[in-house]
Amino acid sequence: MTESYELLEPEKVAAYIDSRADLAARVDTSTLDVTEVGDGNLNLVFVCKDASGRGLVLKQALPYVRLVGPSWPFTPKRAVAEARAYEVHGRFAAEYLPEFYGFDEPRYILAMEDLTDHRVWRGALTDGERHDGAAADIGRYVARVAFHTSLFGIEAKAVKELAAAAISPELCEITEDLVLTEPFSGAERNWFQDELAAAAASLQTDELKARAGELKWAFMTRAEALIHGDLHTGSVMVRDGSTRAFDSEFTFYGPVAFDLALPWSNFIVTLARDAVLGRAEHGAWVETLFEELWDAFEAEFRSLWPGVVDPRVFNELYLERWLAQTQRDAAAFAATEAARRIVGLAHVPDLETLDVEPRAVAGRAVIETVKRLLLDRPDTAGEVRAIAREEVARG
Ligand code: SR1
Ligand code: MG
Repeated sequence: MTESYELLEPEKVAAYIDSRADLAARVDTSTLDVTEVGDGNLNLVFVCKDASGRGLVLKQALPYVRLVGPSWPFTPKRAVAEARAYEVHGRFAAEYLPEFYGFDEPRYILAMEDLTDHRVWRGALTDGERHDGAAADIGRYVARVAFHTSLFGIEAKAVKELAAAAISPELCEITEDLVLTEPFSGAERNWFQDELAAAAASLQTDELKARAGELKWAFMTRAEALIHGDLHTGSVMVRDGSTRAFDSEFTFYGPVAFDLALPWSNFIVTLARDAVLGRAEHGAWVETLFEELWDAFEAEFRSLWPGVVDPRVFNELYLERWLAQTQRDAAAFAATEAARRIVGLAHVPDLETLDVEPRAVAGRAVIETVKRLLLDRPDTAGEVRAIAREEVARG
């Protein structure tokens, strides 16, 4: 049954802010300008700015999937999960998050810093912009989350308590279905360009299905850390010198590799877009992001390792093996995320805004990259980059 609570409307936002003691002093509501800017698949997002330029953002979870409409009811409790992620991640990675102002749980409304002086990273990459250092920032953010919410950084009982509180079956089911199953099994809600029918069908071999099965199993069983859970480039805001990860409603205790994989998958998509648009210089820069992200992750993680809580068995040898496995798994998860952006339910404007023919060329290049990432099992960020470059160059 769809849950019932009052949804915000732009004209009611000023009164709503006045009613919240934690928000009322942050903006002058008598001069408030409110715009609903939600462009994601799930929520309402209101940017609220007063005449002096002070602002804040309100995000309200709808009781259904916005992408599809009220015919797909969906738990608004994802806002509780997102509030928890900001709170926990904010303890050790605050510089990579929006400042979190508070949460109205009965109405599932999160209040946070206005980042309209930033851009959504996806849009910036799509437009061919460079934001140097953003990939490294995200690598460091993932490393801090990986260390400080896992058995490496906190005591075992605390991990279990956090993990139990973070169980999120409905949100995880979306990823399990849309990312880790349907691109490889086929599904009624899958869609793709007519020109890509053969490429889409080529994902449905027994071998690729089994690879998707391996990854789905890892996603559903490897409760390593309180990961962001949906860290694609639409969940990151960038400005020169500042990178913020938001929209962490898919957070749960899952594999760290998944958070590294989603930006990588978007780099693959951006490379394909750059190639068909002839943006060689931007593409050459995007290629560097695979290693930039991984190297920053690894360096940050290694810098935290001396603080490991249980060094009796989590020794240096174990660290090397964990890092190697995480890098390998990131490559494979990146493939599943890239596949779903071409043939699954939720596509991305990076490719959808291209004309028919270049869109088909780019889509085919992504699918070929996906297959090689899953079948060749690359070990490193450099190998992922090389495979993506080869497939995109093939056109
Ligand atoms: C039905 S929700 C589709 C996608 O939107 C979210 O942003 C997640 O990426 C999810 O997979
Ligand atoms: Mg989102």
